[in-house]
Amino acid sequence: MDPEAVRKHSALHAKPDGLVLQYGTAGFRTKAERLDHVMFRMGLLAVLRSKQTKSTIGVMVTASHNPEEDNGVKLVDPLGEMLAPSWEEHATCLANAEERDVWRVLMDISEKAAVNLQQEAFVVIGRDTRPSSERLSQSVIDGVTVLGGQFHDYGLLTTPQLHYMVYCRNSSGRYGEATIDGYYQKLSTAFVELTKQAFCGGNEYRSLKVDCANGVGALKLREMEPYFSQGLSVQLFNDGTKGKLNHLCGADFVKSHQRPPQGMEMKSNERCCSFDGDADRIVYYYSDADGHFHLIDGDKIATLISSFLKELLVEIGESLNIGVVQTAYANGSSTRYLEEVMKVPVYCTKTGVKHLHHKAQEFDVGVYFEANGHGTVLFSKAAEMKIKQLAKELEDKKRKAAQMLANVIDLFNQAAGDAISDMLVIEAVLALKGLTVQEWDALYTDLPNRQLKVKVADRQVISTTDAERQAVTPPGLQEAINDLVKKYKLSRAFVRPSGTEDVVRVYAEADSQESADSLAHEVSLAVFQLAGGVGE
Ligand code: 16G
Ligand code: MG
Repeated sequence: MDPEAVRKHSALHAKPDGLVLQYGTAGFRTKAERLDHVMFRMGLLAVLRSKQTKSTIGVMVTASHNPEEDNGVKLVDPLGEMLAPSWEEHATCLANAEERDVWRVLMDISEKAAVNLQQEAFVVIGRDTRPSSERLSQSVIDGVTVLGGQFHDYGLLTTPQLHYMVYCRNSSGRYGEATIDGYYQKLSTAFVELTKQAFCGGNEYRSLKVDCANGVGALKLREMEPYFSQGLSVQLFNDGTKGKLNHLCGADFVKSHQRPPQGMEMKSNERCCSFDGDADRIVYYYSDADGHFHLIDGDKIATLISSFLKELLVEIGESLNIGVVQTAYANGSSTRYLEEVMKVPVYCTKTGVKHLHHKAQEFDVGVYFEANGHGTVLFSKAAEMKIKQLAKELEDKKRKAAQMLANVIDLFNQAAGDAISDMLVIEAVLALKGLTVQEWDALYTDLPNRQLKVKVADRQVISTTDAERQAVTPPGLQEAINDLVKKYKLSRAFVRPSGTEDVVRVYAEADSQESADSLAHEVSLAVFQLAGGVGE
């Protein structure tokens, strides 16, 4: 570690004057042209984190569902998890340091976090298909090498694939092989095993239309298809050959506009799904015979999967506990269905995968999904061992259930929510249960809802509690919301400062679309008046 070399290289990745960025919900995110210094510095930081944990650390260059001109970066911790909160602070500090202070901040972090600087470091890097991503990942590599770290550049990967690689490398191959082929093999083998049961019953050949948001998911799904094609055929749309990344397509567009992506040829009653730009989100949908669009979001995905898992757990007769984790955005109907019909305990956390992931780890089987389609199922190590043991020991029906659960464990990317894993699990569950997309959708009816954003001078004047469902400040805001909510039936509303954009988000649901729209509008006005609204 040579301070002069760091200074010299850092100057080649100079920070624009006055630019202040925050390590947000999912890393740094802004216009790509402002990120060169952040990338270099995250390369530096990844080396320190690797030394401290004596493990491989991941760096992913992506801005997910955001416009093509944006970019972003996040670090992946040893078990494939999001960066620990104390290191998010170090990341923010380092990203905002003035040029002359970079070395000092590095030494500060090393001291605070008790990093042994003599330790070796290894960093793996992945990136999405944005035009800026290749150059920015080179800046990460520059940061890694100038601090003496070793690295492996995987090039194009989905975000969950990078999480998988990190996890594999730190569990010395027990979780899987840290190659793209290893990923395809692991998931596909489990999928084909699992669906065998469905197809021996003469189930029809399955096919699915996938909108890939013109992102990296298209490349990876196309590469992967031959591995699982005996169980499922996928037809890709928005595969990046023509359209712009995330433009009028992808999971975020479909969820927030509640309409089909451009470029998708939908026939009535056909099962379709959308990934986001880095393939860590998925939503399903179809259009009925009358041309009405039906969205099947993360809440309904969680419901389908947890009911399937619960049945298998009952079948094997072991007392493994299952819990479902949602956020305040979960549709009220989904929560009611899970608690009252399915009788599974439901928990609510703050928005952001890391919060849900953390809570889900408390259960033997923790199902977590955000309504926007981020999610997975986590099995505790103990539950995994037990289930895999039972799959060998039990007899007949019980054994079959345990084997199916074992396949599900291998099929879910336990390191992170993964659109490809989720898609394969959903397809397997639908095939095994013999459910059509309409029958799945009919499990419960979503309450009409509306999301709006409000611009305010400083969104941090809004603080929340109770998993973001109650506003603590500014004074009077929660009382105003309570009064508005009382005017409608089956209604609920909350506001929270966005973790990724400079806006306040408003959510409302009620018994009709008109009511949800008008409640959302009224709550927005209250935010505008009480929290320092700006502009229109
Ligand atoms: C990020 C989060 C996502 C969350 C969203 C909320 C990850 C990987 N992604 O995209 O989980 O739903 O932010 O955005 O954690 P908001 O704070 O702007 O509403
Ligand atoms: Mg994403």
